Amino acid sequence: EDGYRLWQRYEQVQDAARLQAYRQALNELVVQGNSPTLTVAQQELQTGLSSLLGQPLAAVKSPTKQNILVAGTPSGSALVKELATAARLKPLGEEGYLLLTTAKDGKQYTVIAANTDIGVLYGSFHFLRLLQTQQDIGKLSLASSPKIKHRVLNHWDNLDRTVERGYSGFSLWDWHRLPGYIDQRYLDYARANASVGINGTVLTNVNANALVLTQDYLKKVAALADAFRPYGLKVYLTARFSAPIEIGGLKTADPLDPQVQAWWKQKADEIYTLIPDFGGFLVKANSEGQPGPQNYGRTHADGANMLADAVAPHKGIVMWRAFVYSEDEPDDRAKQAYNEFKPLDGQFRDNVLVQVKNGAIDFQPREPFHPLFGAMPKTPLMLELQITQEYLGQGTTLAYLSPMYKETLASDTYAKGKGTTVAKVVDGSVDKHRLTGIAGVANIGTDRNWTGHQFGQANWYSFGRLAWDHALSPEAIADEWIKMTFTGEQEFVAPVKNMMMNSHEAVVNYMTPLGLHHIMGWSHHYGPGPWIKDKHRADWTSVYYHRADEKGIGFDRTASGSNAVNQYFPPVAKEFGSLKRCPEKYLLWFHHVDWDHQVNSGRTLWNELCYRYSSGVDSVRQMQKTWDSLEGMVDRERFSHVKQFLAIQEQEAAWWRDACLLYFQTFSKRPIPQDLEKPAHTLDYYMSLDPQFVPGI
Ligand code: BDP
Repeated sequence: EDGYRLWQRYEQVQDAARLQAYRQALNELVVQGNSPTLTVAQQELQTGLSSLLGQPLAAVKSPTKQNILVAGTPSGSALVKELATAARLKPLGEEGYLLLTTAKDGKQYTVIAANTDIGVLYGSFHFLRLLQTQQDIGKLSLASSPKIKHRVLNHWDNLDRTVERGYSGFSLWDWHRLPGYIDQRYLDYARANASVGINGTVLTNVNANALVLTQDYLKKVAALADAFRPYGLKVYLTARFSAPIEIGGLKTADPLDPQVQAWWKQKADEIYTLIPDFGGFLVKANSEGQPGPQNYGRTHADGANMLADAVAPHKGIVMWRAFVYSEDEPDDRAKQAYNEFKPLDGQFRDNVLVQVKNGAIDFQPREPFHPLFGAMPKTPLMLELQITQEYLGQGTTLAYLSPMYKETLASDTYAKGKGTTVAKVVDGSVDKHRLTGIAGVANIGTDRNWTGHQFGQANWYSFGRLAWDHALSPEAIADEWIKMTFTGEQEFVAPVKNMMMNSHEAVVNYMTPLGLHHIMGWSHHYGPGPWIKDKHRADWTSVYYHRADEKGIGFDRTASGSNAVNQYFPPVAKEFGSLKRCPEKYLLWFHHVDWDHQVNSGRTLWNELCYRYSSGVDSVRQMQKTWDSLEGMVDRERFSHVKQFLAIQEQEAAWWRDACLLYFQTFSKRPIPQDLEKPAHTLDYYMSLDPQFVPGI
């Protein structure tokens, strides 16, 4: 048991009463209609249910038994047309589905109905999940459709198969063997995505290579698109802005140059000839050294619109990233994306989404929501989350990220009064956008268990579930995932869920408590590096962000500082801008706070920092105890994997705590409270572990 099967293990149902009820209700499977997607749905139901029920389930073209499972669309299946009312199906759109228990002519039916074949597949996975989590299926009457249209993974995969910020092996895409060889992994990847409703994948890194847009590579991309198509998974590519120069032989990539525009149009036509349902382009431009329209004195809108025009005739979209901050800009990095993009609201074509990270800096363990959400009502904003744990301990840290995603989604922007949450901006309901999207930077690679850490699977899973329905709770998602991935036994589920639910907060506490941010090791972002300074860019150092001095610590983003708070709508700006009202979790994000300032617990800020760092370490030790107590309830291989990773995490947590407290103590000049564990080594020792740090510079 190496984790390869993810949450799709389909082990036989344990609860005897449930098993009996399932066996009784599901005597045979009827799938009418014919398409690659329906074939996949039928296979999944047949193999999944046979395994869950511990007995074979026959698939037939029309009912012969008493208790029947039927799946299909009204247009492809006469039976579904009879059983599922059109009125209930219609509002479910292109991807929604209906699960229904009903009776007709003395027969009992369990129905998976949808308007489209892909809806049937999504419904099939939902139905399987009900059995995997041992739910009652006796009186089903359940409708579901996604709240967000484009639910996309972003792979930061390079063509040489290295993965930027990837910690689970190499890239899944074996370019060398494509297009001739379709690895079973591609199909299993597509299945897993379809099971949570992910419907798009950007195959290549945002730091893009134009080579992928050449014929040879496009044929390989087309082979992947063919493999993914039955699963409803569309393929997208990153477009390197300078591609017309690099592979097109042009002298410029100026988006207003007619030759450049023609080149992209032709390139788009070529792509769509090979891949008729190609999704479109994701673009990182004029950011961290990537070329873009500003190289030619043009705006982000000019660049995005040029590409949008090229893909529009084929119904493609452009996802244009707002992750920008300039080398020469002296202003607070947190403010720059807003300053650049807000004035462009209303200037983008209808098929452009502006893709905005959850926070204004960069995927920190915790960030307040990005002020652009709600601030560009005329432009659909796509939320970008990071699933890979670049700043969150990378490959060996157990951090269940669903609560973090939810924190952003549930944040109230107040853009149109109370209740204008980020989720409602992103799902288009606030500004009536029909084009909507959400992206997650994937944590998937060639490791047997896909995600490096066994628990990394939960983050992939929960991204998909929240992308489909952002109203779901992280607890409910964890509950499902644990039951499907490990076991449904309550003595296992409850403590593991508890462990997962506290895990993100634990990491925040031992890395960046109270709103601290970007104090990781330089460039690789692994391990503590609060001492990083004097790099060629100030905003790539840690001292830029924590600003510790003898008086206190934190980045003053109020009116007396950078005034970044002012980018939020007034009720939020007031809250974040007030030392008293600012949520403590964001305190040092927005305020430079005196070491002796009293926080909510009644402690001084310094003491609170010491307690938070220590409590983070304690939480990891608690997680170890919990996991140890579950030995024997999961297979040995996965038990041991998680146990060993937790031991690494415990060491890292203590390293973070000790390094940060000793370093910040050089400013606070206050003792670490007596009752807390003392650092194991000196500050010099911890600094010497950091290869980037050269003492005395
Ligand atoms: C940062 C990463 C960098 C990415 C960049 C991005 O450190 O590797 O290229 O974001 O999102 O988080 O473009």
